Amino acid sequence: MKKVVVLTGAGISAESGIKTFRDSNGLWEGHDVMEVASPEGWAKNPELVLDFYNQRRKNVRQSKPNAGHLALVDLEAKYDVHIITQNVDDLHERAGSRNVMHLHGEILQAKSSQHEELVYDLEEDIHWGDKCERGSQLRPNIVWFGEMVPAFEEAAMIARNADIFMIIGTSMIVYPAAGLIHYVEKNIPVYLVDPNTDISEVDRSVFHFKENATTGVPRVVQQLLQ
Ligand code: BV8
Repeated sequence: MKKVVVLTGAGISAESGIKTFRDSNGLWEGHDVMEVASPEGWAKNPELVLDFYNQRRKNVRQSKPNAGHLALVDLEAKYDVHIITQNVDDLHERAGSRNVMHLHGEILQAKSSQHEELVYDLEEDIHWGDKCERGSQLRPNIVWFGEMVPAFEEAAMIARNADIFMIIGTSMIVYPAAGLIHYVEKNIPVYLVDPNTDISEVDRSVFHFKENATTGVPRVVQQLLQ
């Protein structure tokens, strides 16, 4: 089976009611990124950070996968699909995708603030004073700005072996995630579904579907399944 590698960002979850980051009225409009999504912010005011993620977690739980997520599941009928997402929601999994890698963590999980290998699925919110089994404070299992992206090497290997590469709903601003496209062989077709982003500075031909995920992704999938 040919391997389709899909890099997704906040835009694929926008029509499920989950805010993006940098669109107008985006998440970062209400917050200073470094206050709520960085180790410095965590050190300065951990309860503000916990509340920021508790609010977003509620929103994720109330959201449902959309036609964009579901079309990627249809692709699995004919291709070996690998989803590399920058998103921290679980909409790809709930849509039925079986191969999902979260570069920036998962909002429905907590991890120990001192023993990063201790990760827990979350039923509730995280509050100050909630501890891991070794007595350290729990934090969201999220990669903050200025923190390493542990899965990146593996993601780059997957991108290098893509037969088809898709980019859906990302402003391609955040690194190293945005740099994944440079690991894709030059002769590999790239499909971009995003109403705004253009990656013209990347010197390769890209099939750009300048539209929302719920219409653009099914169109690309239909083409690939024909
Ligand atoms: C690292 C978790 C190094 C948080 C995220 C200065 C200071 C500190 C760091 C840096 C700096 N300058 C550069 C850096 C590096 C930094 C970075 O890239 N910053 C950017 C802002 C310049 N990167 C890092 O810090 C990374 N780590 O570099 O570590 C290191 C090395 C050695 C040792 C130690 C450290 C870590 C980056 C991870 C940060 N965490 N998320 C959280 O979620 O709360 S990143 C955050 O941005 C989200 O994960 C998000 O996914 C990601 C990218 O955003 P997008 O998904 O693209 O969303 P965005 O809103 O931007 O765009 C939405 C798109 O959707 C648009 O294109 C829009 O057109 C489209 N759209 C809208 N509606 C729709 C749609 N598309 C389709 N359909 C629709 N309906």
